[in-house]
Amino acid sequence: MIAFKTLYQFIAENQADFPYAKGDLSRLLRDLALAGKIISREVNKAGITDILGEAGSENVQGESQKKLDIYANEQFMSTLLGSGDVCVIVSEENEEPVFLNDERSRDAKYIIAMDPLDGSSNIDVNSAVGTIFSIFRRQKDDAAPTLDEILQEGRNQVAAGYIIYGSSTMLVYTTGNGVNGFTLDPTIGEFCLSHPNMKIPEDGTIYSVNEGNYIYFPRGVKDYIKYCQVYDPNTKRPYNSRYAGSMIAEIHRSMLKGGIYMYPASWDHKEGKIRLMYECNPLAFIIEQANGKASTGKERILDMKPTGIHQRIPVMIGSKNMVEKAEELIRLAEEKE
Ligand code: P6P
Repeated sequence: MIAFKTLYQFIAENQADFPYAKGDLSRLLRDLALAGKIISREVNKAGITDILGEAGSENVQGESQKKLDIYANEQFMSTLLGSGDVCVIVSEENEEPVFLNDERSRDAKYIIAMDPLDGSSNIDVNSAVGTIFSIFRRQKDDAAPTLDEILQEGRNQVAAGYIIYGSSTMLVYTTGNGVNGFTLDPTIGEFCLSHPNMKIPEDGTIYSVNEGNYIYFPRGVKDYIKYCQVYDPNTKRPYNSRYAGSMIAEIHRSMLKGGIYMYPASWDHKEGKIRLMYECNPLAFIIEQANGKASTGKERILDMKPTGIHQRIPVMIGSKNMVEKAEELIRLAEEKE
């Protein structure tokens, strides 16, 4: 039986996990959680309000924006602007970093990278979508933050999390001392501790990849997908294939049941599709803190120095033994080439 504890009570009891300054993380997570509650309300009634469907505009990636994409971005921007703790926001929905120059934010120490609403193409079909956020601390105390302070390696993150808007709304985060999950209780409007000390199973039997791109994948990735499909009762293969079209849904399922999510380079995404700063880095931080693994298939994601705020990379993330098997087959295939 898990003792009743709200997100704020949990943070207050674990302030030592976040030594930068008492209260900073509480305020930041409170603001992110508040925006998450507001978005949860809209996502759960998207079918009955005018917020459903296409916004008729495109984001920096050239992808059509759903009204909820824009709404979610605006919610996070406004709550974080008001916090006074954030100096820069990088968002999937904004081409350039947003520098918060108002009086309250001028001496702020934190840089946030976020995907306000990942998997938004699922909104109209009532499937899970999510918010992903990554928190860095400024490395200098002088004037305005520089691009180099923004493009930090993922291993420098001081906190990261996701909010999944599914059959329930959950907030899952880490500050580098394990991973904890909180479920929104709408009757009291609070995120309550429901999944303490989350650990991803070292092995899994679910692989998640868009197999429509199979013929374009590198040889080693094809070899791993075939490995997943071969009959071998000793390793519980063939595995099950699951693909929701929403990375957050795949990652959250893997956290609870084990599994691997892959988005390799393919025909229309030569560098991969998933963004390093506000999708791969925060989820890699969480997965590694839960004893999982996150790589491009060749290198550890958290060691990568971003070349740009919207950089895309190939990603393999999930149960440690599954990712390591995929990396092994990719290595063997390259040695043969
Ligand atoms: P595809 C959503 O747009 C996303 O970034 C991930 O959440 C998801 O796993 C992937 O793209 C889906 O992409 O090309 O398979 O439709």
